[in-house]
Amino acid sequence: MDNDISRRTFTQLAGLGALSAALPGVAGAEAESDPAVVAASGRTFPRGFLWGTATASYQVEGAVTEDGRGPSIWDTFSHTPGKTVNGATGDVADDHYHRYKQDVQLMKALGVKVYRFSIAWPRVFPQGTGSPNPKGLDFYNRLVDELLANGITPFATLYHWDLPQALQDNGGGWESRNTSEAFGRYAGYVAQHLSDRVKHFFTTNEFGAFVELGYAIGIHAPGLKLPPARFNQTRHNAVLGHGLAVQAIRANAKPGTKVGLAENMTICVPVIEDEANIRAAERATREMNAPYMTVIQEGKYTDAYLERTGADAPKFTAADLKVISSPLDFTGINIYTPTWVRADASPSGFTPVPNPASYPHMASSWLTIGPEALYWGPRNVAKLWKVKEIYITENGCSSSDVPAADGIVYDTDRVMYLRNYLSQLQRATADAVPVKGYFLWSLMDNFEWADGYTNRFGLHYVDYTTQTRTPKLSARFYRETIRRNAVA
Ligand code: GBH
Repeated sequence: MDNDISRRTFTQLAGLGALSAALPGVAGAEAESDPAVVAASGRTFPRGFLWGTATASYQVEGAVTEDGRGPSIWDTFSHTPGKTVNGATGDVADDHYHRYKQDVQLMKALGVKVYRFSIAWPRVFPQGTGSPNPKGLDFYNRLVDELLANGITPFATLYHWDLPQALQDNGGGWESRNTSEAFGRYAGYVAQHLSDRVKHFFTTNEFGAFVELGYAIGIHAPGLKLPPARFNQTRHNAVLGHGLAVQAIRANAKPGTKVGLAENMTICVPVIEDEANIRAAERATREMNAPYMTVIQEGKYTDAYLERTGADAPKFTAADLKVISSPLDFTGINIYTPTWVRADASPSGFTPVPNPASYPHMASSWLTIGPEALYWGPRNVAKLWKVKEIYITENGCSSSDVPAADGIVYDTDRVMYLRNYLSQLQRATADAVPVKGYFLWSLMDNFEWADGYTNRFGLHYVDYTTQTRTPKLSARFYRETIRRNAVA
């Protein structure tokens, strides 16, 4: 009845011709048998677009003392009272270390072509440096083999925040250049042993998170609040570590191995899409990412960054800058929220616009909604730095997921979020922005860092008492999107 009424209303509004053209696009079976219908929807992705999902070692693996793994700064931090919600730790997490075969089957059912996971440095080098632990690397050998046997291409991240505790204890972790150098050695070792099967490596995940939150704000491991000069040096050591890893991978990997990084840049979006604001957002992209992405892409710190930090600016050499800006094969961007930017008459030519109090967000209060971030993020990266290969290495959202009586989580808000963001990503590919793939965060609910297990980001609901994984409505949405290669 309700449907009849709304159909009738729609007919009146749109005219009968529009209605009959629109209806087949809604019916999955007909869309499948008639490619013209999907094309007519205007939301198709380029042929061969790489659909994927992502996770990270400490957030899913558990098994923190198994097979010779050394402690990481996140073990220490999460076991320190008061640091995570409800004292949550990654001791068990999703028990992925033991259940990875089952988890690969979840990916297969989604139809993903690629999977982004991270390697736990303290499994491979329990002390961060020195002797490797072959049993630790073996887990990733098994995982990679299982993925390939199921037709899924592995993309490996070398550092998603689980720094070996020994490196923190000796020299202060990323505060020391020794850590940058140890990271290079670890990256070279992994590349040497996995690059016969893993052809894509990301060095680090999100300087903008682990350096800022870990060493300045103190809400992530190792929980420090360094004064500005030491903190800016830590930023520098982190990007230097990235560059050393790029070089070590090139030196040790099989031919054809590609290297990039996954960075949660500040995504500057013009408040209005006119010439002046679009230029302002481009300028803002360079300046607001000066300590990380900009120095990596350009091989220099911007003048404004050096002026802003003044006497607290990092100490560096020209040789450092050369290492930091070692050429990359691709750039990965993690995109969740926009930073709205407008043009102004200041020397910088831009001003970030704070969100009004009423601004909508997902379950995590920081996760403000702005689908256009998935258009302007990659577009500005391609334009500013002539990047030819871009991946969206993370995008997704938290929702206050509660299973319904039938056991399914009907996460309509996550579906809404994804549909809107993916529509903007499709717009980017239609405008020839070279985005080659998309990794949805996350395959399943997992340890959300300081938020513990309270904020769920998964396509699969995890019951942490039984470790049961159940696909949410959003998993069905994503499977359908992948099947059509178009926004479903
Ligand atoms: C990514 O970070 C991470 O790569 C991933 O591990 C994580 O699970 C996922 O996103 C979802 O969060 O506590 O208010 O100060 C995204 C960037 C940086 C967003 C830290 C949350 C903390 C905000 N994150 N930030 S707050």
